[in-house]
Parts: sequence; C-alpha cells; structure tokens
Amino acid sequence: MLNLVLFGPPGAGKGTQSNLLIDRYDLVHLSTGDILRGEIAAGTVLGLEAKTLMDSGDLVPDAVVIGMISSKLDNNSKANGFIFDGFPRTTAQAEALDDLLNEKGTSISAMLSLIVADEELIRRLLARGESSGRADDQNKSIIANRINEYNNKTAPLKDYYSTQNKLSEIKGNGAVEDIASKLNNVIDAL
Ligand code: B4P
Repeated sequence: MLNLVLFGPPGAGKGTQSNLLIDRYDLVHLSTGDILRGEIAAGTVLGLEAKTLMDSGDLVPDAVVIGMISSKLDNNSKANGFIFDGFPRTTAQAEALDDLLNEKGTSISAMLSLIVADEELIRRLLARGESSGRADDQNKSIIANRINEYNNKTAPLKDYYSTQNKLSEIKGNGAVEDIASKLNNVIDAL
C-alpha cells in the first residue's frame, strides 16, 4: 500500500495537490478538514461542536478526528492506499494513525511536507476567503491563529516522521503543476 501524509501549514496546497495525487496513484483522499466541513453542512452534533473551533482557527479535539479517520479506514478496506490531508496535526494523532495502520498490517510510506512562506499563505487564504465563504479564511487574525496552531502543535510532527526516515520537504511556491511534478518525483523514488 502507498500511504502518504501530505503536510504543511494552512494554505500550503495540501488539498490542491491531493486532488492531483489521488488520480495519478489511485489513492483514497482523507481530508479531515473536508470531513469536518461535511459534518457541519449536515448539521450533526459533531459538526456543531467542531464549527466554533474551526471558525476561530483552533484545532478540533484529537479524539474526534482520530475516530473519524478510524471509521474511514474501515470503510475503505480494499483501497490501494491513502492520502492523509490535514491529518495528523498533533503527536497524539500521529501515534494513533501508526496504531490504526499497524492493525491493518500497513504503515505510512512517506510524509510530503510543503514549505511556503507565511506572507504567501496569508495571501492565498484571504484570496480563497473571497469565494469560499469559509469563516476561517476571512480575516488576518484568524489566519494568524491557524498558522500559530500549526507552528505550536503540528510542525513538530516533522521530527516524528524524520526519525522514521520518512520526511521529504518540497517547496510549495510556484505553479501547481510544477509542485505536483516535484511530489511525483519523490513518490516515484519510494
Ligand atoms: P483544513 O481543511 O485542513 O484546511 P487548510 O489547512 O486551510 O488547508 P487546505 O487544504 O484547505 O488549503 P490548501 O492548502 O490546499 O483545516 C481547516 C480546519 O479544520 C483547521 O483549522 C481545524 O480547525 C480543523 N481540522 C482539520 N483537520 C484537523 C485535525 N487533524 N485535527 C484537528 N483539527 C483539524 O489551499 C489553500 C489555497 O491556496 C487555495 O485557494 C488554493 O487554490 C491555493 N493554492 C494552492 N496551491 C497554490 C499555488 N501553488 N499557488 C497559488 N495558490 C495556491
């Protein structure tokens, strides 16, 4: 199985690149952000709980997202592999993911980490906010909180995967196709 963690700060291009990778490598795309926004749109209890946190740029509790990923893995038992987009975001999530994959006799193949400067992240997210309607894309202070959450809780996961020799860092600025081509080169060499 090919199991990829697509990693990076908010606005780094994780969702954008995932959409290209799933077609090329025939993988199942698991975006915790998309799943949570689906719960909000459906008006579930989980969605209602998550909405306030997401709208202010805070992370949703680990137990919630780990439970979501666990059931998605069970529902896709015949998959060739997965792209984890926006997950894991904390050490507890990374450890839980290792355990879940281990139970299925597989593991993470690589973490692909997109590097983009903060000014470019802010520019992209504000631009998306003009059309997405997402509350967390609407103003600089919420975006700053998301970047802060990433730096404090999520960026340390690079060390987690680096000690397992699974970390590749890729520059995430420039044309979408050029970044996709760099990602493909890393994956094809695995
Ligand atoms: P996510 O949905 O994961 O949102 P994101 O970090 O903003 O990344 P996204 O994938 O949407 O954006 P992308 O970089 O592709 O998370 C939202 C919230 O959900 C979190 O704040 C948190 O509250 C909650 N959450 C999700 N997962 C969680 C977890 N595991 N644990 C706890 N909480 C969790 O693209 C951004 C923009 O850049 C787009 O407009 C795109 O078109 C543009 N873009 C992409 N590539 C570009 C390029 N090369 N050049 C120019 N623009 C580009």
